[in-house]
Formats: sequence, C-alpha cells, structure tokens
Amino acid sequence: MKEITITLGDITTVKVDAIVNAANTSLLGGGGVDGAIHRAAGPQLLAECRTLNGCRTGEAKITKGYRLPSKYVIHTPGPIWQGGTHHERELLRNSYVNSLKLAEVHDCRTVAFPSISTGVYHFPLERAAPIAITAIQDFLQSAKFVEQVQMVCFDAGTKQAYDHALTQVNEA
Ligand code: AR6
Repeated sequence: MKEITITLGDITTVKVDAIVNAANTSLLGGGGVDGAIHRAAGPQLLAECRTLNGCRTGEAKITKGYRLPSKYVIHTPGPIWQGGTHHERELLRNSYVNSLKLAEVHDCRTVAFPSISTGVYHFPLERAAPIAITAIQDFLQSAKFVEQVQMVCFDAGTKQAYDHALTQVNEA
C-alpha cells in the first residue's frame, strides 16, 4: 500500500532507497540538513556533486549515498521565501515532484524528505507543509515504484505542521 508517514528524527540515519537533500543551487554543500548529509556521507559525496554543475531551484539531481544507509541522495534546491510573490509555492511543489520523478526512474521504493525550504530559506512552515503533502500524495497516485514516502522532521513543531497537513489532506 502506498503511504506517507511523518516521523521525528535525523534523516542521515534513515534507511531508505533515497533521501532528499534540501540543497542550494551550487550543490556544493551548506549548513542545516545539507551539511549533516555531507558530513555523514563523507567526502566522496562532494566529489560527485562537483561533477553535476549545480541545479536550478525546483529541479533535482541524484548521487550515490556513499557512507549513508540510503542508496541514493536526491539533491533539490527549494525556493528562498521572498514574501510569496516569486513563484515560491510552485517552485516548492516542483522540488518535491522532481525529486520523486528521479526516485521513480531509479526504481526507488522508499524515499525520505526533510522539510525543504523551511529552515535557512524561511518558507513559512504552515504554508510549506500542505504543499509538500499534496505534491507527494498526487505523485503517489500514479507512481509505479515509489511506495513509501517519509517526511523526516527535525523538531516537534515541524512534525506537528506536517501531521496537521496530512490530516487535512486526508479529510478533504
Ligand atoms: N535531518 C532532518 N532534518 C534536518 C536535519 C537532519 N539531520 N538538519 C536540519 N534539518 P535547512 P532550507 C531540518 O535550513 O531551508 C543549507 O545551507 C531543519 O530543522 O537545512 O531548504 C543549503 O545548502 C529544517 O526543518 O534547508 C541551502 O543553502 C529543514 O531541515 C539552505 O540551507 C530544512 O532546513 C537550504 O535551506
């Protein structure tokens, strides 16, 4: 059965086929979840990222997972929140959908996402959560390989926002 689950934890410890990295357009590492993923994967991840020539906002690129328990890392730069008038919602949805499309072509069954753009990029959490959940749920309806998508939240407030969004989408 296809399903979305919301968990609390550190995405670098999650054993799934692919974890998603909330990257920046350089793909050369940064702070937050990006820094944690690079630290846990080891220097070979950065070496592979250097060959990718960056990535546009809302698009996604894939690498191996190296020392991570996950086979792949899918890197997507989410939008920087600029007040909501710069296509931020559409770009955030694109980050989720394009990451899932890449997972699908690499035959991934299980995928884990962090809360893209809601840290350093300041996308308001209560707006980001329903966009993420809706994008994932829409994608799962026609997915062939992807079956289980986990939202891995780093703090209780983030988990609460995604739990709430999932409940609302299921009730709609
Ligand atoms: N596991 C799961 N979630 C985490 C982890 C972790 N180990 N560490 C942090 N988070 P952010 P953004 C949460 O700032 O807003 C980087 O420098 C965090 O609490 O990592 O998309 C990139 O290079 C928050 O809920 O990503 C970019 O320059 C969520 O992950 C920029 O930050 C996203 O926070 C991207 O900013």
